[in-house]
Amino acid sequence: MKRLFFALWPDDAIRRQCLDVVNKLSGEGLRPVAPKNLHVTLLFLGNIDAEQQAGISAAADRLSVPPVMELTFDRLGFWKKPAIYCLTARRFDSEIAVLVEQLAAIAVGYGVRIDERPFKPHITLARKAKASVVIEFEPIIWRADAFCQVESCSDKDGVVYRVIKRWSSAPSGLDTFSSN
Ligand code: 3AM
Repeated sequence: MKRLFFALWPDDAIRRQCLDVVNKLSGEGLRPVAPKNLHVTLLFLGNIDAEQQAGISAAADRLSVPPVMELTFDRLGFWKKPAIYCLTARRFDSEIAVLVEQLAAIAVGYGVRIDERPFKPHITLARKAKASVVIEFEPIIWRADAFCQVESCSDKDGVVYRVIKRWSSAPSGLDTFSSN
């Protein structure tokens, strides 16, 4: 079994802009997300067996990836229940919500129980947040042209996310990093 999710994965420029916001955050016990782990979750799958993974990936191969999926992250959220600070996007291309719906339909078809809450694009910046804060930052405009399947692994330093497959709108179509 692997713990998997679909996500948008940042390039270095977006990661740097997110880090600039992370560096403005502080608070007792606050745990900033490791820079290499920053992402937008599209759909959390949870623990998936090899057969489900193969079926879901093959079905995702047949989706068309929009050439540009733009999101404007312009607000810092404090989400009390998960105790996180996250960047939220009030504006995002409707194609992203369509993609999330398509991925959810595929996952359900393979027996995955998905989160029924409406999709709210966010980038978790820090965990163990205790109170809302007001900070100033330049909106981050993220133009994604691909989505990824990511494995959540634990090591001695905590959670590590590993991109295992990437679906791109580029003419070459999908690029597989590794299949294990
Ligand atoms: O994008 P973020 O960091 O908010 O919180 C987990 C993380 O989200 C979320 O999936 C992302 C990668 O781990 N997650 C973990 N367990 C979940 C669950 N049971 C979950 N999302 C929904 N349901």
